[in-house]
Amino acid sequence: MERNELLAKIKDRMPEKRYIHTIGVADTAIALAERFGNDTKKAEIAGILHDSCKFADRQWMQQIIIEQKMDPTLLDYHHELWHAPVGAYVAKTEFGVMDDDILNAIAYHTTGRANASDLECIVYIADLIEPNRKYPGVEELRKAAVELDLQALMILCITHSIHFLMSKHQPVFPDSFNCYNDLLLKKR
Ligand code: DGI
Ligand code: FE
Ligand code: FE
Ligand code: FE
Repeated sequence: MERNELLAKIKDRMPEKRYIHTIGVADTAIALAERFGNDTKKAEIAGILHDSCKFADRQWMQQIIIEQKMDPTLLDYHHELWHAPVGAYVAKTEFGVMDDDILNAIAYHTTGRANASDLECIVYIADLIEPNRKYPGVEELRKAAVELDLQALMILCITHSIHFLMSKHQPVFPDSFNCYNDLLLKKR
């Protein structure tokens, strides 16, 4: 499916504000893919589809997680985490995406994970820094996105996310800590 067809289908699944965020993520992911020598088309598709389930029914997502034998510990954590792996499932079943790298970029866009691919990092970062995002520290992350290499940039982004959750005394899903540790242990 091409950009406009995907966008038209995704628009029906979310309010206007989330749709604008989605376009921001897709375009930021393309720019990051260009900068880091990744596949811009895959980045675009993952960006467009990453939040398709942001407004999906909670009980339905719970059912998909169980039926599809996704990580059951997701259900112990905040339901905000569920739209990412279920979004990957929908990308495959409803949008016909077969590429595992795209599917993983969608599945792990909220938490990150150890051994995340470059595309997974690009979508994770794009989600955090797209132009419509507003939170303290976003300008520093945007600046880093044009200065640092992908590994260093991802370290800043995952650290920011973990910091944010911990500052609000929220539980942090282990994939995020595993992502953080993996990046630091591999750092040259
Ligand atoms: O879907 P978006 O709003 O574009 O962004 P997202 O998918 O990265 O994150 C969705 C929400 O999930 C965001 O408010 C932060 C929250 N979140 C991410 N990781 C964790 C988390 N919440 C908890 N409690 N624990 C986590 O590990
Ligand atoms: Fe999301
Ligand atoms: Fe995110
Ligand atoms: Fe998002």
